[in-house]
Amino acid sequence: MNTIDREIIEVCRHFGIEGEFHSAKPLTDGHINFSYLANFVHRGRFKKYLVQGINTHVFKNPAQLMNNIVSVTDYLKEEIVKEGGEPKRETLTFLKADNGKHYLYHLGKCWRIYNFIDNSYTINVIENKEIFERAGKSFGLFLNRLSGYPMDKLYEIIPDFHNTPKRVEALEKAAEQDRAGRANLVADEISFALSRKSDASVALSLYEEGLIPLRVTHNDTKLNNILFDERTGESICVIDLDTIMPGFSLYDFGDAIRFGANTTREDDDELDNVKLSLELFESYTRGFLSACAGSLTKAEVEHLAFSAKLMTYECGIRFLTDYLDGDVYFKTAYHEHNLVRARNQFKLVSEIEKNLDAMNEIVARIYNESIQ
Ligand code: GN1
Ligand code: MG
Repeated sequence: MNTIDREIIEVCRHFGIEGEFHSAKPLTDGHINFSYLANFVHRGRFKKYLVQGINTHVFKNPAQLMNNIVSVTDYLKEEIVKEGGEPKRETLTFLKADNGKHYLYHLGKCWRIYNFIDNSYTINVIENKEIFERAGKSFGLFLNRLSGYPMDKLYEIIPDFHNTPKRVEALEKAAEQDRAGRANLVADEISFALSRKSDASVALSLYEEGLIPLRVTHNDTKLNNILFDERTGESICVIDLDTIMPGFSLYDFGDAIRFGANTTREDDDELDNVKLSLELFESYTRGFLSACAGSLTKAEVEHLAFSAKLMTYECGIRFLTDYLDGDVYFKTAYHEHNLVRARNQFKLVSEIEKNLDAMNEIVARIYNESIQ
């Protein structure tokens, strides 16, 4: 048994988990928190739990974070019950620790645990377009289910998280400060980002003009933040709820396209592989609009295609800023990882620009079909 196993067992006991420890496996999808799948045997049956070390550098106030998450998942459970669904399978259930809270500071870290949803898996690169349509439906449904949630109950966990103009400012500052001595290596990437500065404020301007509303949004709608059912292939549950905050539907739509309609991983360094799949874009749009077309404003619908560009641009800027800062935010596996990610995202921005007219036509067609 290694140190991590021992740590996990101790933490699990504080969350009231019974049975004999069997194994713990690190999960490597996320760039922020540390996650382990812990397996226990209780009364002859395997019980799986997701044990997470919260990154308190990024999530500075775990009390507010868990408050948001527990309150939203409780609300979702009620909605799912009303729809006749399975609340313990269609949303996450967080355990309480022996301190009475849904998080625990122990062994120098901040921990939380939730039930693993049995017979489920995550996907990083799409194998067939039906999968992406299901993902779109799940995130559309998430938006819809939370449309009556009292937004003022939510803490803004990371202020200005998707405030793209502020992300541009942060890039400019990072380039100026040049903490890691890397600015001269990325002059082309910096000028790519700054040449598109006027795009950064589009969503906020629409909001200020009263054309798009604030909604309860997920804000991290990567395909790997959905669980799929091993038996049926259906999407079951939206996970990674850390960044649920008031936001725009455009954030959730655009970020999902950024990740899922890229024809390769977000850190592929072979830029020729980076393309925008119109086929996948269409599938996601169909799924998303099937779940929430009726509640979107005209301006939201008209900017869905653009939002893919906006969110890809923003994410590229965030990776580049972190590269300039010396890799202090995102987990990296090697020296140039953030730079590779930034280049990949900027290539995708260019690909989206080439396809924007076609993407707008797809949205208009599917929207018209779905409101009929
Ligand atoms: C992070 O935690 P994870 O890996 O799902 C990040 C997102 C980025 C994403 C890029 C809290 O998401 O905003 O879009 O990486 N989450 C946070 O892959 O910053
Ligand atoms: Mg995640």
